Amino acid sequence: MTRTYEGGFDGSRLRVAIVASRFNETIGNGLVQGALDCLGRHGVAEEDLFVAWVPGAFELPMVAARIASSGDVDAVVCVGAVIRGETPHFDFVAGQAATGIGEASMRTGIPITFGVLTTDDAAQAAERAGGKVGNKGFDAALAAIEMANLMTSLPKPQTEL
Ligand code: INI
Repeated sequence: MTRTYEGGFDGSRLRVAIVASRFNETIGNGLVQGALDCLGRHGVAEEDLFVAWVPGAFELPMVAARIASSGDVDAVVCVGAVIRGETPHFDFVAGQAATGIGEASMRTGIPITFGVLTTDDAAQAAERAGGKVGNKGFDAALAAIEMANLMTSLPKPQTEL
């Protein structure tokens, strides 16, 4: 018989942290609100929610890894906006955020989801932070709930990861 593993969307027994980049703060606030909205709607209790702010998206992985490794949370949601503008800085910051968040998740074994917008301009970011294209913070929080539940239902690792 085939075994299928899927994470459900009940957050009522989960402790979840949001790590948010203050750079492009208005966008960051929209993403945090979207994530909180999602977590609340799916049953995560207010006392099981944590929010930490970092200066920019480059710093998200370090703080996400610290919180994930604390044993205090079942999942971490990273949110922020990296806006291309005119500078090659974009590629370094966006690249470090994506790679670092992935590595932090693999290293800690705790789901850390990627709610970081990478857009050409501020208008595109605003559209994805509660505007007409939705809210990437909400989506990343939903993925965090699903992953946290999936990880508890999967077989336990027998070898070093
Ligand atoms: N940080 C962001 O979160 N978004 C950006 O668009 C951005 N740009 O374009 O520079 C940005 N830079 C700051 C960076 O994340 C670090 O905080 C900074 O370099 C200090 O380490």
